[in-house]
Amino acid sequence: QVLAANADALWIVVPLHTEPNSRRIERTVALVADSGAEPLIVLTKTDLVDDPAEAMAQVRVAAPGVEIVAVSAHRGDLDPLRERLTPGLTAALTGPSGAGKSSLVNALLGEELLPVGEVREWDGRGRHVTTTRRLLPVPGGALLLDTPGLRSLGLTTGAAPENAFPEIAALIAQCRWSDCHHDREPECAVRDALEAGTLDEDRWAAWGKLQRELAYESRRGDALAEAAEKRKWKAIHAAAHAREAFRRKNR
Ligand SMILES: Nc1nc2c(ncn2[C@@H]2O[C@H](COP(=O)(O)OP(=O)(O)OP(=O)(O)O)[C@@H](O)[C@H]2O)c(=O)[nH]1
Ligand SMILES: [Zn+2]
Repeated sequence: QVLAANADALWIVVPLHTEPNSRRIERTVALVADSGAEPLIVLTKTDLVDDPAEAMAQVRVAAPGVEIVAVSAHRGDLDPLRERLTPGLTAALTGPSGAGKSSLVNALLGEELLPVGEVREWDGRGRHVTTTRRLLPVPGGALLLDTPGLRSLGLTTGAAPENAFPEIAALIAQCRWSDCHHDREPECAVRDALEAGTLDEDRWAAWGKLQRELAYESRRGDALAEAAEKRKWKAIHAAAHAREAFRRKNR
């Protein structure tokens, strides 16, 4: 958790051996939006495509306002990342298994430190070889954090979907009713935009899914906190009863 508090950059690694997963990208951006770690989208394996521009355009829609760089670990095209590795900076890497995180870290370190997994050609899925997180010093004084998941980084505590979906947040602010369900209400800016085709249907669906997920997590978090509180008080009562019984016995 101490490490998480210190991660000031989050590199969202998006491999170009397959079409970028927009839903995964916007989800990641939403979950870390308020974490204090600055997101950066790292398109990697650019050596596998003729022109990363198309992928870049797609990713730009999924992550408005988030900076995007294109690199290749195999080619050693890593200047956009090296430039960002200023002394004292800690960058955490996230991305699906097989994305090429370990390869990026190894290339930046200049030595083979992390095991590099294989990606199966047919589906682009890799073996899961990153099991522990490592904090690695890179030349120049920055640190890289190779991590299996955002959750273990504690980066998901500040979910702010509105940062990842600014166009939707802006529309919602324009709805006639502040408690609009964007369903059948009159003067709903969201419905209007969907009908006019100015709001992407997939983005709207992804936003809804994320909202439901966060609501569930928060209810679950509340339930867990409540259960812990109950256990605590049960223990306090048990101790009080034991003390009382002890006193009575020794009266
Ligand atoms: N063509 C190409 N392949 C790459 C590049 N970077 C990584 N790969 C390959 O992609 C596969 C997965 O790379 P890893 O670095 O192990 O991926 P990872 O994200 O660390 O995977 P996990 O450890 O499972 O999370 C390996 O076969 C790498 O050789 C690249 O820049 N270009
Ligand atoms: Zn509405």
